[in-house]
Amino acid sequence: MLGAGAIGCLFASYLQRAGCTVTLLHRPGTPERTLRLELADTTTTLQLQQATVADCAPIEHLLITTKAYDVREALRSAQQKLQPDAPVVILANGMGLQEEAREDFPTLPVYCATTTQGAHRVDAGRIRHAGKGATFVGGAGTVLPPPWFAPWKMGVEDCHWDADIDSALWHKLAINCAINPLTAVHGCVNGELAEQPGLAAQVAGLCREISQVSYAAGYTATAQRIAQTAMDVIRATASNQSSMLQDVEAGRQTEINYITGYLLKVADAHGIPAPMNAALYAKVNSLGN
Ligand code: KPL
Repeated sequence: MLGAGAIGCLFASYLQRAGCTVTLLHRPGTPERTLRLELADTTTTLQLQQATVADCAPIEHLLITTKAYDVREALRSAQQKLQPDAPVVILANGMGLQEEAREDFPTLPVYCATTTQGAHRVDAGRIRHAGKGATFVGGAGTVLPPPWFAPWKMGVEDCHWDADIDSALWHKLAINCAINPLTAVHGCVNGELAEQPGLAAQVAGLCREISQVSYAAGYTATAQRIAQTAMDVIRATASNQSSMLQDVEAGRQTEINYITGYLLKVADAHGIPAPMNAALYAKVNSLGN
């Protein structure tokens, strides 16, 4: 696997528990790490085998859990050891990643995953599982779960093969478009988007645009539900800092190009104006990350 963030480590532990041999691929010179994983009922020590791409065995299955903007480079970095038919699963925010991977590696079977599992890093060596959620995996035109999915099904709670993963990814993208950029620009926790009337009106405006783009792109279920779903997620995650706000506060690059940037590309392709989303896109980009 590539990407040792909180979600990546959580999935590494699930897959290891299901009997997979998981190796965390890291850059040369990175110190070996032992991670303490705080699950709801137990604290376990996650002993991950670690290696550089140069030192690792041939890669038969690659899980990428980096930030969206690092996925392309991560995949390229693994190229020398990647077996020609190795399934690659990208578990990252946003959309457009599968297309980029296909541009670089047209014959590689690339799949995507999306999850509502919550996990965060408490400190350098500790990861806390913050909330249970569902995970959907699919792609590469594969309708039925392929054999490599068996340990996912076994080890990851509430994990499903999704023959229409693009709809699931779009639905998550729509929610992220309605919440993340606004919280990043206003420096507020998710809940304030419901509590402050001015911000709630902006969420409603963004959702109207997102709904129109969703209809045009054929994502009807999202189009019909996004306004209600966005508010439900805002209330359910009221005390959370969105991942984009966390990125801004940590001085990291944001994933805006793969979230609102992707929505705007789809809007443009269908000739649908999305001025509120476009304005927020420009604002987040001007935050300097
Ligand atoms: O996915 C999220 C994120 O922060 O990226 C939400 C759902 C907005 C929760 O914070």
